[in-house]
Amino acid sequence: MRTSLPVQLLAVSMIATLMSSSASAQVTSATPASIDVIPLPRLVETRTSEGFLLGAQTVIYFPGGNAEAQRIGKYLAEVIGIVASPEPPRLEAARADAPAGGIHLRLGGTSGRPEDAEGYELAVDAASVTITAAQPAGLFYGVQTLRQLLPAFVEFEAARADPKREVRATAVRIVDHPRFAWRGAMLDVSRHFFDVDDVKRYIDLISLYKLNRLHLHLADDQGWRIEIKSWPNLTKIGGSTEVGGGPGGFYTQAQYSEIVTYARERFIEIIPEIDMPGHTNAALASYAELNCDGKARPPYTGIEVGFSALCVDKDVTYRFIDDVVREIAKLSPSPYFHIGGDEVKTLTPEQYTQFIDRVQKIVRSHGKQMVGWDEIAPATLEAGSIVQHWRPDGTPTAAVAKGAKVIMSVANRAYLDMKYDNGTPIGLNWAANIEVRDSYEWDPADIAPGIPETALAGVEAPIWSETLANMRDVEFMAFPRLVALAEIAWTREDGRKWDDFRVRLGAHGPRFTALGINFYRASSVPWK
Ligand code: NGO
Repeated sequence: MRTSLPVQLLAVSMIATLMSSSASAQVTSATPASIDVIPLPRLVETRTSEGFLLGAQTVIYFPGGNAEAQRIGKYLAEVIGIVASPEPPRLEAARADAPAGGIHLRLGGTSGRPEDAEGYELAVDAASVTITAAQPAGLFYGVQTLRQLLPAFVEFEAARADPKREVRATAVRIVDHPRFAWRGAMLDVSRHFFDVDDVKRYIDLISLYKLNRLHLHLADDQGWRIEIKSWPNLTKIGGSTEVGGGPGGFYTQAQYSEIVTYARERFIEIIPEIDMPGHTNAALASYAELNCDGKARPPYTGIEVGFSALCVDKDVTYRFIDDVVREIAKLSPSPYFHIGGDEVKTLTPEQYTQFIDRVQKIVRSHGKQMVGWDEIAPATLEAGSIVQHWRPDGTPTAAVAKGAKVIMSVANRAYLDMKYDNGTPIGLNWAANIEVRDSYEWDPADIAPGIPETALAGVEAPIWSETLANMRDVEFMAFPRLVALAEIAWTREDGRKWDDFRVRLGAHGPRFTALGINFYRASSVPWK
């Protein structure tokens, strides 16, 4: 049996110190060909060593008494435990007399620097692996980086059957932290419904690339997808179909909580969105009184937008919103509640802004900060409200002037439902065809006039599901562009080069395959 502690320690020599080794220094990063980590870390030093050999006896040490760090250790054991041996690596609390070697998760350094929130340092040599972070989130991201230093087959369960395969982590030292705090993906579960297992799969896939927000678009014309106990028809009627007339579906409150917990264990915050006052046909079909004429609308299974609106002049509308926000806010640890606000074509501008102002108060009364699509910019935004910029021809400078922060999701770069090219069999193209290079070669701080870096909360990649009926479709549109967006959200612009990214991305091809991802093999990427 192999041992994880080679008797002879190989001399570890650093061949490429790219800049200062201090975590706090301004370092530029570059990536030696052998390191294919995405998102590109801040600082990478390669080492001339054969790297760390994992085996059945490898022990993962976590800081004793820290339940979160222990959970991350277990997560790592599960990720790497599927290889080399049927027996996963052992997990133990760190102790002074522990033998040398193994994988060490360490918490330390709490200077309060911004990079401490999610940063980490990872050192791999022949003798040991050490991940050090100020916070558990950093340990988790260090684990994701370590995972990418292992051969792609670790992601493939059938590899468990082959104990002869060698699992070696590349010798390296990495010092890393993200550029943006908001690194998001959005999944539209309304136009087509995606069940709890689908959402968990998406969470797993985005966590590999260090995203930390999953925005769920829970209600639109075609479907209401979350149980609201005080308004049961929303799911009974509003949740009963989807685009094309399929059976739709919804999450019970217990299932929603299950998603929230699953995401939180992967350092991902679920942001709930209930789109209003437009995009509300599913609610208008469920309750006649939400319509100005008092008549319930028929369910809608097409893909037009802009035709529906709640009756903004009726009190019942605001009682309805209050109940919905209250019930979801209780289930949702996120400080944010997304109210949509996009594409309302049937109200006057005054009716619209008054509505948003009133809803903002409701959201606040349930302890949440409002997020909305960029149409909400003219409303009286409170400090802490966030605007999600999506329309390529506009810019929400009015919101920035009021102190709101911006999530950059501009449709001709960040929308994952846009086709790659004219031959893409699914997807839309109203904003653009977006090839992988287009999704990578832009910067959130200079894509929209009047929105500098200081106004940005971060970046989010939405995927709308009008034409995406199942996870195969979602994965085909998201991969690999989601990975490009994840690097934009994490890595500083001066560290990013398409020619370097495409090579690293190509090296992730076998990893995508091992994970069973149905990805688009863009011809611009040298897939391995
Ligand atoms: C728009 C529209 C959505 C569509 C999407 C399709 C926003 C914010 N509203 O984005 O309803 O699904 O385009 O790309």
